Amino acid sequence: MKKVRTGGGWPAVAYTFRKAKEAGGLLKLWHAMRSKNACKTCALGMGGQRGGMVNELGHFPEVCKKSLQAMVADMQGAISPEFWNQYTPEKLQRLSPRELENCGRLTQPLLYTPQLQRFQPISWDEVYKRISQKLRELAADETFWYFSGRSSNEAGFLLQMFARLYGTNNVNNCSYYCHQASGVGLTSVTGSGTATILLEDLDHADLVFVIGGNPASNHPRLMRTLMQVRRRGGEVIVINPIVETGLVNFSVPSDPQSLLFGSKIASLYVQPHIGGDLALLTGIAKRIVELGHHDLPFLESACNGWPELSTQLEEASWEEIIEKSGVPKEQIDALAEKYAQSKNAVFSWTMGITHHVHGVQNVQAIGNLALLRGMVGRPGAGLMPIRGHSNVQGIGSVGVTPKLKDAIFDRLQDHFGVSLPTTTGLDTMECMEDAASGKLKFGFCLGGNLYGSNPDAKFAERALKNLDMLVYLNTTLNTGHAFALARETIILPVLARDEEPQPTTQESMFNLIRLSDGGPQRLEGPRSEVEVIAKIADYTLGDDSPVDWKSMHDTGRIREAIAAIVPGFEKIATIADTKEEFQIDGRTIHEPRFPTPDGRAQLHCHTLPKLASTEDRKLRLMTIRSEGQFNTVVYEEIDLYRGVPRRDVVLIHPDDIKRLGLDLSSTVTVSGPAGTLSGITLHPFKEIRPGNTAMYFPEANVLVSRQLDPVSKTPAFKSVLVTIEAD
Ligand SMILES: Nc1nc2c(c(=O)[nH]1)N[C@H]1C(S)=C(S)[C@@H](COP(=O)(O)OP(=O)(O)OC[C@H]3O[C@@H](n4cnc5c(=O)[nH]c(N)nc54)[C@H](O)[C@@H]3O)O[C@H]1N2
Ligand SMILES: Nc1nc2c(c(=O)[nH]1)N[C@H]1C(S)=C(S)[C@@H](COP(=O)(O)OP(=O)(O)OC[C@H]3O[C@@H](n4cnc5c(=O)[nH]c(N)nc54)[C@H](O)[C@@H]3O)O[C@H]1N2
Ligand SMILES: [Mo]
Repeated sequence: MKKVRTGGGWPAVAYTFRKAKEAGGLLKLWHAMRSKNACKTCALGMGGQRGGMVNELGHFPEVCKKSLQAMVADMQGAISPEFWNQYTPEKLQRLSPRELENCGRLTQPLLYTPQLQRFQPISWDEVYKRISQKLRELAADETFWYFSGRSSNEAGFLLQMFARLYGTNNVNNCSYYCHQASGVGLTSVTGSGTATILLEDLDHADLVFVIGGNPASNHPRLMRTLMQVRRRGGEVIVINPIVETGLVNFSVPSDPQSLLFGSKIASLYVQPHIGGDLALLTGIAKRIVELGHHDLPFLESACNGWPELSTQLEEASWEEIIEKSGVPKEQIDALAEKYAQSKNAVFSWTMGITHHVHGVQNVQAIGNLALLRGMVGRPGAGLMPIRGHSNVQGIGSVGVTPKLKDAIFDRLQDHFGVSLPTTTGLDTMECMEDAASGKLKFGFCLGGNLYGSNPDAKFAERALKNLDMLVYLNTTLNTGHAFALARETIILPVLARDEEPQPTTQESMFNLIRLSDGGPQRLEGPRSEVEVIAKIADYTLGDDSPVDWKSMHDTGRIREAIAAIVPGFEKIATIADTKEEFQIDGRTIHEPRFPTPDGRAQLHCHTLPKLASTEDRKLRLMTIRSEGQFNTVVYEEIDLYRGVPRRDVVLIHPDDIKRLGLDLSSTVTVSGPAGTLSGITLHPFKEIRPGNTAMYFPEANVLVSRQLDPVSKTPAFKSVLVTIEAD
C-alpha cells in the first residue's frame, strides 16, 4: 500500500462521498451531520446549539472522518431477529471488530445464558424484572458500574446516583484507561483536573507542543488550529517516537489553499524512545534554566516547590537525560531555544503521555515546563490535555468517579434527603480483579467495550465470564458481546444522542456545556438511556425510595438535580429553554491564581525512570489506534496515513528487522508479558524510532500486562516489552 504524503486532503473528501452513499444519500447525511447535537466522537467541541460541524468559536465547516463514520454507523439498519438463531457467541467470536460493528443496530433486548447457548430476544419488562431481582439478591458492594464517555451528562448522573442509593461506590468510567493520569496530574499541579484554556486561547498561541498524540488522525479538528499557528509564523513542536505523516503535512479539507497545497504542521519533530518523555521534559526544563529564560518572579510568587525543582534540575546530569530520553543534546537545546523564544505556549498531550507507569509524573513534568516560563495563569497560553470520548469529561464532572467530590456528596445527600455509602469504591482495574476473584458478581456497562479496552485480554475475558450477571447498554455489537459473556448476559439497545426524544447535554474538553436537541428515532426498538436507567432504578428500589424514579425519565428533572448538586453547573437547570451553552465556572485559569488551597501552583520533582531495556532481542511496544478505527470499533482495516493495509501487523523499523535477523517472507509471533500473538505480518516502518514498535489496539491487548501507574491506576498500554520470533 502506497503511503500518502499528507493527512486529510482529497482522500478525506472522497471518503465523505462514499460514506454518504452508505447513509442513503448526501442530503440525508448532511441533515444528520448538521443537526444540533454535540459531535459523537472526540471531545474537541463541535456541534450543539451552534449546529453540527461548527466549533466552539463558530467556525464552519468542521468535520472529520470519524464523525462521519460514527454517524453512518448509527444510520445502519437493524440486526434482524433471525440473526440471533444463526450467530451463536462462538460464531460472533469469529467476526472481526469491523464485521461486528457492521452487523447493524441493536434494537431488541437480548438475553444470553449457558443453557440458551445463544442470545435470545426478551421483552423489556422481563429484562427489568431480571435485573432488579438480581440486584435485590446481591449485596451492593458485589456490583460494579462502568461508564463509557459517549453517554450524556443526564444518563451519567442518573446511573451513578442510582448505584450509590443502591449502596455502592464501585462507579467508574473509561477515563481510568485513558486520561486519568492527566486529571490526577493536573490536579496536583493547578488544583483543577481539566484544560486551563479555552479554544480561543489557541488563536493567540505562538507555540503549541503536541506530545504523545496523533491528532491528525484522532483529533483532526485540531489540525486547522495548528495550521493557523504556522501561518501566523508560530511554531508547532511534535514529540513522538513515530513521525506521523499528518503531523508533518496536513491538508485541511475546509481550507482551499491547504486542501490544494497542503500545510506544514510540525516546525520541529523530535523522536524520543517510548517512555523517554519524563527525561526529555526534564532536559528542556534544565536547559531553560541554564539559559536563564525561566520566569523567576512568577515561580516565586505563584508557585510552590521552586527551590526543590531548581536543585533537582541543577543536579540532573545531561548523560542521564540523554540516555533516558533517547534524544541527543543538540535537539534538547533546539527545543529549549524555541520554547525560550515563545510568548504564548500551549502544551497539549494525549495517550503517549498517560499510558505509562509514570503517567502522572509525565503530566507533572509538562506542568513544570509550562510553569517555568509562567505559561499557565494567563490568556493565550496553558495546559491542554486533548480528551478522548465526546463526553468523558462531562460524566466525570457530574459524579462518575468512585469517590464523589465532598461538595457533590454533601449536596446529593441534602437534595434528596438520603445517606450515601462512604466506602472508597473501586477503580476500573480493581473491578476487573475483583470480578476475576469472584468478589464481584454483577456488572453494568453504560456503553463502551470494557472487555476490548482492557489490558490482558485473556484475563479480561476470564474476569467478566466469572460474573453472575453482566448488563450492557449499547448501540451496536462489539467484541465484548462475543467474548465476555457472564453466566447471564443482557444487552439493552439504546438510542444514540441525536435520536434522543429529549434534549441532553455534553461537556467539551474546554469545559463548555453543550446542548444536544436529540432527534427523530431512526429505528423501532432502542430506548433512551435515561429511560432504561430510571426504569431499572424504579424496579429495584421501588416506591419507598426517596427519589421519584418515574420522574427521572425527564431529562429536565435530572438537569435540575445536577444544577442543585454539582458546583459550577447551576446554568444547566434552564439550558433547554435558554439554549445558552455555558462555560463551567472556575475551570479556565487566566490569572496566576490557582484553585489550590493556597492559590499557588505546585512544581514537582521526579527521579527519571530507566528506559525499558531492549537487550535480549526485546523491543518496546506501543499499542495504538489506526486512522480507520474509533477505539474498539473498527471502521476500516487500513491505516491510511501510516500506509498500513491491515491490522494484524507489527510496525517495526528496518534496522530492527535486521538486528533480530527476521525475514519478511515469514509471519512472526509477538510475545508480551500477558500472552502471544502468532501469524503477525512484519510491516517495515522507517518512521518509528528503532528499538520501538507499534501494534493496533484492541487486538494487541492479548499482550499487554495489567501493570498500572500506581497513582492514577492507568495501564501502561504504551510501554510493553515484547520479543518477536519468526513463525
Ligand atoms: N480516529 C480516532 N479518533 C479518536 C479515537 C480513535 O480510536 N480513533 N479515540 C479517542 C480517544 S478515547 C482518545 S483517548 C484519543 C487518543 O488519541 P491519541 O493519544 O492520539 O491516540 P493513540 O493511538 O493512543 O496515540 C498515541 C500516539 O502517541 C505516540 N506515543 C506512543 N508512545 C509514546 C511515548 O512514550 N511518548 C510519546 N511522546 N509519544 C508516544 C504514538 O506514536 C501515537 O502517535 O483519540 C480520540 N479520538
Ligand atoms: N491496548 C490499548 N488499550 C486501550 C487503549 C490503547 O491505546 N491501547 N486506549 C484506551 C482508551 S484511551 C479508552 S477511552 C478505552 C475505550 O474504552 P470504551 O469507551 O469502553 O470503548 P469504545 O470502543 O469506545 O466503546 C464502543 C462501544 O460503545 C457503544 N456506543 C457507541 N455510542 C453509544 C451511545 O451513544 N450509548 C451507548 N450506551 N453506547 C454507545 C457501541 O456499542 C460500541 O461498541 O480503551 C482503552 N484501551
Ligand atoms: Mo480514551
